[in-house]
Amino acid sequence: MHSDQFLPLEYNFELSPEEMLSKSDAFNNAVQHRRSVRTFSDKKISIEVIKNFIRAAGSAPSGANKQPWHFAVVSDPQVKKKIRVAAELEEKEFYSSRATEEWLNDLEPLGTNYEKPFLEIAPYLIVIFEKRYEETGGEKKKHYYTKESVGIATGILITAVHNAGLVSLTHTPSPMNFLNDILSRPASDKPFLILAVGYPAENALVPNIKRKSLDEIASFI
Ligand code: IYR
Repeated sequence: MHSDQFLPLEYNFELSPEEMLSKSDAFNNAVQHRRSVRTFSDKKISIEVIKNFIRAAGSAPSGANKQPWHFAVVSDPQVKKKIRVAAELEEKEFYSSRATEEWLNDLEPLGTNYEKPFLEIAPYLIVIFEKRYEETGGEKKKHYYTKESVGIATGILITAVHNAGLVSLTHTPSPMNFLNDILSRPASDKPFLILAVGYPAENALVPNIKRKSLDEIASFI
């Protein structure tokens, strides 16, 4: 162990039990208002805000602290169009033949189809890549639990967007390798998902669906 291997924890955020209860309640209330939104406004957002979202996402815990993520922020209309065209090609295949009957039935309440105009209308697409390994000078360095790590970072990103009064949509056309070509990412970066970020369209509608209750999602042993 070397002398600077460990530092004292800066634990300056302890709350009283009362504050703890009220803050946890307020946070839950805030996140319960988050909805996946499929219709966006093209209203601009400062890139500084987006950078803060990504800094927050980058605070996620990760396997062996490898921080195995890359966030490609797309605002160029021509690149967004390329992504939409490539995604819709895959989605057409999905809706017309790849998806099972059961899957299509499960998607019915969401009212989705192959058309993805939000990929061009939302001011930003944040394309999240899972770095399964690091490749430097022909040498492959192992990463660990990359899916878990990137999933946690994406959760923080989505929550940060909501906290700033904006909306987002996770989008995962399959397969997504076209994103490596369009965004010039190395083969070691696996597209994880596209997060469309922006203001909702005026009079945006969302599906009439419900969240499971605490009893349905938790057990206390
Ligand atoms: N990728 C398709 C289908 C789709 C799949 C799931 I699972 C969803 O929760 C929503 C959509 C699409 O984006 O339409």
